[in-house]
Amino acid sequence: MAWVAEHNLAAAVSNAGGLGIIAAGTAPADMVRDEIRKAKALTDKPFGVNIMLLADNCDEVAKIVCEEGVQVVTTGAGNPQKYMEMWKEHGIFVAPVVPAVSLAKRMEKYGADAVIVEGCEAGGHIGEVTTMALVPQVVDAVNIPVIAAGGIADGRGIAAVSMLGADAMQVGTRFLVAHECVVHDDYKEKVLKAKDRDAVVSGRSTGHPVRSLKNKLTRDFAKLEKNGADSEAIEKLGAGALRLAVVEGDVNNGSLMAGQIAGLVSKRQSCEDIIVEMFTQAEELMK
Ligand code: TUI
Repeated sequence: MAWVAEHNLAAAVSNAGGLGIIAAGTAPADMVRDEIRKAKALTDKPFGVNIMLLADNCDEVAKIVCEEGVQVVTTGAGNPQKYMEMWKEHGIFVAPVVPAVSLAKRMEKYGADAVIVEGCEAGGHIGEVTTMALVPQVVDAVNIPVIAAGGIADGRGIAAVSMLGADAMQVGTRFLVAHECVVHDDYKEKVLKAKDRDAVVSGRSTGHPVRSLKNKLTRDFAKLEKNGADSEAIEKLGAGALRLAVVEGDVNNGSLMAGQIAGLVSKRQSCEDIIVEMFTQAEELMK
């Protein structure tokens, strides 16, 4: 959740009993360091940093998390194998996002402490398999803890992935509308109004599919892809689009990344209320 998951949201989630994550995204390395320090000032609880492996500067960010004493690292959009040894030497808990069983097994072999199994219901950059199908297959394939992600926004989701064998869960979309989340208000309104089929996938032809709420940008993507535009033209359209939505509130040309579960997200709450409500409901269901 680049731009979205900055120090305020991460610290609020950690203070509320979750494990908040700062998403480094494509931010300059100095900014990531600054975000880590600002989160430390807001919470004495552990929090993590997500490293987006398509970013040009991820070698630098991979070192910064070691220097800053970050306790947990998650990764997305690639294979973090080359950093694993360094992170383990620094005592970091490493949990890569994996969209497939094969990568989950490889990550276990290279020393991952857990894997985040993300189904294609999720928002942002996604794989091809659903949470429902992928989680039990990874649970059977590895011996490290499995964290389920994609399509989880209430206690029923927590209970469901628990039944599939997950040990923990990652939640993104519901926190987009949290009071502590800095996302522009117009983006939040789009999430609150979204219905079941509004979170669509763009960019399949580039090999980097991204799920976001339908708008002018997703229609422009669809036109380019239908006309067989090359990957460069498609990726150019996407460049900077997330920042445009999150910071400027441009809900037409910006990328409103959100998961399919946006249709279930209907109220603004504090991070604490979100976490308490989700787990109270899950505990009731799992009695
Ligand atoms: O990374 C994410 N979500 C993201 S990253 C992002 S920035 C971006 N923008 C445009 C195009 C591409 C990225 C926006 N949202 N979630 C975790 C995630 N990781 N989902 C899927 C994966 C993944 C995909 C392939 C992880 C590993 C992987 O491995 C391929 C390989 O090298 O084996």
